[in-house]
Amino acid sequence: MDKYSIQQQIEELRTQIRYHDYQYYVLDQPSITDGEYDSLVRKLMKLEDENPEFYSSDSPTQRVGGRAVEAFGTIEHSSPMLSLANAFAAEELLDFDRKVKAIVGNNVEYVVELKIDGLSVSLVYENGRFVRGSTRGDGQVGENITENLKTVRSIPLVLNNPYSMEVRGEVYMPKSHFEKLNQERMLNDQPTFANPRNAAAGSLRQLDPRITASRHLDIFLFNLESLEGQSINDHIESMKIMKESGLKTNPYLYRTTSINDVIKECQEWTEKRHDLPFEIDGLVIKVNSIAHRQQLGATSKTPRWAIAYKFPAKQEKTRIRGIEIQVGRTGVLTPTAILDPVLIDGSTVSRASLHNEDYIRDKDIRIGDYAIIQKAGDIIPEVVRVQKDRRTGDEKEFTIPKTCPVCGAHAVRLEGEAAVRCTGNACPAQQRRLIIHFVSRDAMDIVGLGPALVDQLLTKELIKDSADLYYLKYEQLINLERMGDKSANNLLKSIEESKERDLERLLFGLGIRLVGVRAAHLIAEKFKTLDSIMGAREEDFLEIDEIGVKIAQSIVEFFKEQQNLNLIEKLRNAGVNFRQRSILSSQDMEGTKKQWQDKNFVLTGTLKDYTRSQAKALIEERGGRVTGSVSKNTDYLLAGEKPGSKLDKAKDLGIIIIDQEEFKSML
Ligand code: 3BD
Repeated sequence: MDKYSIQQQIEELRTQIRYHDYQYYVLDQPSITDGEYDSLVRKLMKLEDENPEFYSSDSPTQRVGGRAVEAFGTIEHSSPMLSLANAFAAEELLDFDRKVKAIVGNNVEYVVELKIDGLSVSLVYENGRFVRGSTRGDGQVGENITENLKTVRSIPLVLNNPYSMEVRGEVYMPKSHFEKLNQERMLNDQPTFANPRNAAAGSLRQLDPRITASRHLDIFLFNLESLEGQSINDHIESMKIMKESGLKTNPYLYRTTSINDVIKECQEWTEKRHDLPFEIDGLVIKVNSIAHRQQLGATSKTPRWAIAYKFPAKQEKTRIRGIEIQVGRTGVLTPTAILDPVLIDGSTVSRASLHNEDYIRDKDIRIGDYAIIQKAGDIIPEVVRVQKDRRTGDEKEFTIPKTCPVCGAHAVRLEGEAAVRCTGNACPAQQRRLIIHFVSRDAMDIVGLGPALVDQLLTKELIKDSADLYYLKYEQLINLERMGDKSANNLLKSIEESKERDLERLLFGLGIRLVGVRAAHLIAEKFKTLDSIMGAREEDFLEIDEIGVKIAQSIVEFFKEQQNLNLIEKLRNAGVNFRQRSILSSQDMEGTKKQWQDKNFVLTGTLKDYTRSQAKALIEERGGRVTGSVSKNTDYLLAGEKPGSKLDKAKDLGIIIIDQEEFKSML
């Protein structure tokens, strides 16, 4: 066979397969058997394999998922992907109708469509070919998920018309595939997805597109964002153009001029929604005419010409059997109701959040009560109210314990806060977070000790708290994964060096709630030693201008807890420095002391001759401050190599930018 006829044969097969893909995935009307389809695909794959010069990225064989990436790139949307204002009741729809009519007059046509519960994406076609696609992201910039979207069979790689256009739609996972996927995951001891939307989002945001390809995702397009060379009069027309191009559009469009009809639709779909093969969380009401849309315009976030009607949250009655306390990673004690299992909106609910102490008291929730439980979208089920008229008198009141159920440390509720927190620095529920904080750059700055290594040390039970780091031995480290002789020695060296850090770093590193870098600095400067901080009363802290009641209380509570005192003794015995020295060094440098009084610095990129902490120390010794992000209050941006986006921002704001050499000469 000559080259020409091979190429022709390949092209013909591609066209045939595209046509059948369209019949099957978009129209759901297959016109050949699976066997016939498979044989076409196999033929094409064989020809493409043997003739790689005819490779094409939009061949139907390219949908199985290409190579995995390490991270998604970003794509800036050509026009922002706006949000939708929400309506939960008929009254809010009437309100919407009044506002629309006040601007465009009484002659308005609405289109009602299903609000698919998935995640929005943007697709760009150039001359009829799919060139890129992205997630919504923050509405301005999304992630480049082109390769993953190519695996979604209902997204055509080639359109019926050579249009250049941008379209937006909702990617979702059909209910049937969601259930299959979860069953499979259960059998394989993998965590299941809470709902089809999470499953769709998790599947689409896979770095390996082959996983996405295995997940049976689907799409419904809901907006034609731009179309080169053609003007469109209304939404219905734009949906028609998309459909004719081979795109799968939102399956239900209802057109009316009456807001009462719109409301009726909303009520009807509230019941009918369960019969659909995919999940919807409401309806979207849009003004049909593009001219009207332009007249109405948008606020900074939402168009004034559209609104989402959200279905009411599902409620069921059940009984509260008990109340448990869960301790989160930040030490918050959250009360959770244990329920007689009840089916709500398709899933079994056996626990509901009670949020906090006040919530339980305000609603007078007691163990043994019958309660109304509510579930909305992916929100954790919650107790709406209890049925007091069903009480027998045997119900028990609940109070939040005074101690942490995980570690026994005392639990406190700071003034003005709803949450009760465990104060224990050795609490297993919190240890991971606390240790990672302790070693972090602004705290003890232990170089080479990141979260992954902390996890290893914890699982191997080599440490229980941050003080244990100072008792680690070479023999223990050398047995860890990815740990060689050199890295073990380096790690021990940086741990050893960290003993000499200033008190303010240690104080910050202890992870006392509300004590940030700035508060730690001020307190360390005033009290000079950890022991005098430990001996101070609330009012002593309040003498510092920037320290308020909450911070003062939090510190005092922290040092009341025996666990924390034990930790501090362990640190002391290891030889960790408990004194603040920066005050001495700045006295040593009388002349330069106030050089940068109250000047704000931001550091970006890497400096050749200084580490970040060294540069920071030099600035602070001279009265300056180092902050994390560039703002109009920034005085200097110290830019090293590979500076990143902070440099652009500083340029935009006209902030003085200095490099290492200028910094040195200023010193
Ligand atoms: C759907 C915006 C407009 C074109 C802006 C009117 C908010 C999610 O089926 N129409 C639909 C659906 C979503 C839509 C628009 N029509 N915007 C629409 C939508 N049929 N789900 N959305 N979105 C999509 C969002 N997503 C995440 C965070 C904030 N907003």
